[in-house]
Amino acid sequence: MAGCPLFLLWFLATLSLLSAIVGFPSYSPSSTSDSPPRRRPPPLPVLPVPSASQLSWQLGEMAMFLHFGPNTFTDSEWGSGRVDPGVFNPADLDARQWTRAAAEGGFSRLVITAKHHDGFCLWPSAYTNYSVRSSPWRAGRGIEAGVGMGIYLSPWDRHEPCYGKTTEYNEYFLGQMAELLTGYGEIKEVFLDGAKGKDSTDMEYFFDSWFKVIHQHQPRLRWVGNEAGAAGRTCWSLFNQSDVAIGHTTEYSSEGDPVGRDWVPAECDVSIRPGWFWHSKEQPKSAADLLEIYYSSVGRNCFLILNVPPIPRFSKLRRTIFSQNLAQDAVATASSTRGGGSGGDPSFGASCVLQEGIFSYWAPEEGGGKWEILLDLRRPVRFNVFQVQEPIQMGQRISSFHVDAIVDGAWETIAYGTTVGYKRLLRLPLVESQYLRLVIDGARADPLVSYMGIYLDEFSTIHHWKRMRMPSGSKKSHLLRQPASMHDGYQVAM
Ligand code: FUL
Repeated sequence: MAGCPLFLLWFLATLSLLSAIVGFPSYSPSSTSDSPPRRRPPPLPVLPVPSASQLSWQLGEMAMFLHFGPNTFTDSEWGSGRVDPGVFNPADLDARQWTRAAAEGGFSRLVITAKHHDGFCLWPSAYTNYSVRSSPWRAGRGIEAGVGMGIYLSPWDRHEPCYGKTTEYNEYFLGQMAELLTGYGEIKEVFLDGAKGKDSTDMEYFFDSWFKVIHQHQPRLRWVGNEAGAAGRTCWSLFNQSDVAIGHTTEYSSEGDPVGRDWVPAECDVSIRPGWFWHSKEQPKSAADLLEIYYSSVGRNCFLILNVPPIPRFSKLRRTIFSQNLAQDAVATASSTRGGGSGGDPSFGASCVLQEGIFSYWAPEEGGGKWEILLDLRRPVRFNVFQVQEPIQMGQRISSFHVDAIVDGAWETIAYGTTVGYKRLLRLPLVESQYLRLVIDGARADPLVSYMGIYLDEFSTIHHWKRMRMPSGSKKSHLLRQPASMHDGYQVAM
């Protein structure tokens, strides 16, 4: 310090005192420019991990579900199977318009009811006459590329005479499945449902054989067990496939299993209207309702199949909220970075969490007990949505976390979460802050974080408020005080 002017010493002392009092972020930067550290390979994945097809399925986030068939023309939901095929005559149908609407709405694929419970086939099946072959409609126009195709094939068939004869019907069903899976380009998703009327003929479905055939073409996944478009607040993609009987869903299907041996990601479905088919008297859900569904499905590590084209406003709302990460110009630092040395290996640096996608990520130094990422937003920013993502190709790791922000000069916890997985969205009371900290409280292995974002959602109506509390199992390392802006200390339930 020889020769250091006195005022500079005073300035430095004041600065360090200030940062001690106010608690300004003090992680060292994640890289140094003079001597770049030797490149470290990525950490080992934590098993199980998704297959290539599961990964691309999950990145698709949402499918549009189309219930379409004779029911559309007879104003019914569960067709009897005795309706004249002549009623099916969608003369003005333009399937290209559907695929365009799906693509514009951000849906990666379109799942159509190839056969619903009435047994009517929307393709010219060779095994029945109860199909488009017997309808006057001939002018089917092709599906445009850019959106994947999926099919819904109902096991319950109210038309087919062999329904109820075990071997015959299982062969019939698999024969139809094979026609669809091999004759119409790549089928990205097959949706079966176990619904059937109380008085219908009893029969055994050979689910094992069906699923073996289906999984030759599409990834293994699980249905969360409700038709409300909501996954569990905790939602692991880990699962023990052999512990569940096909067709039986429980809380296990909704939450998954932190020690599951298989990667079986979750999917949920919901209809935009009270029914699944179109009825002139029914009103669609509002865009705000759809946004609510988005938060509790895609925002909880779950794939969403939304039935019937969404009203355009929903897509517009999502784009308005999520098109700009308000943290994108932040300076990101972390409690440690893989690669040791001063600042760690930049390819695992904290700044990776500001690059979109899941293929670059922050990794901490191995075996450390503290996992925190700090964002200096450079200016106070108002936000009420927090997004975090894991690079699931390396396994799902995080089991609990919380988010802190500096509000009125002190760190406050503004949200808690359990699992993250592909994507976790948490809605918060409105916060204005320059500093934000993600603290990972529990993980199956050293956690990896691929993305952090903050957004302002001015559209959601926050219906449920809940007293803020530490989830059991969290480290109690933070003083809980409620920021003034938090509605009397209540936090939105997510
Ligand atoms: C249910 C069916 O009964 C409905 O009609 C609809 O297809 C829905 C997706 O699955 O179980």
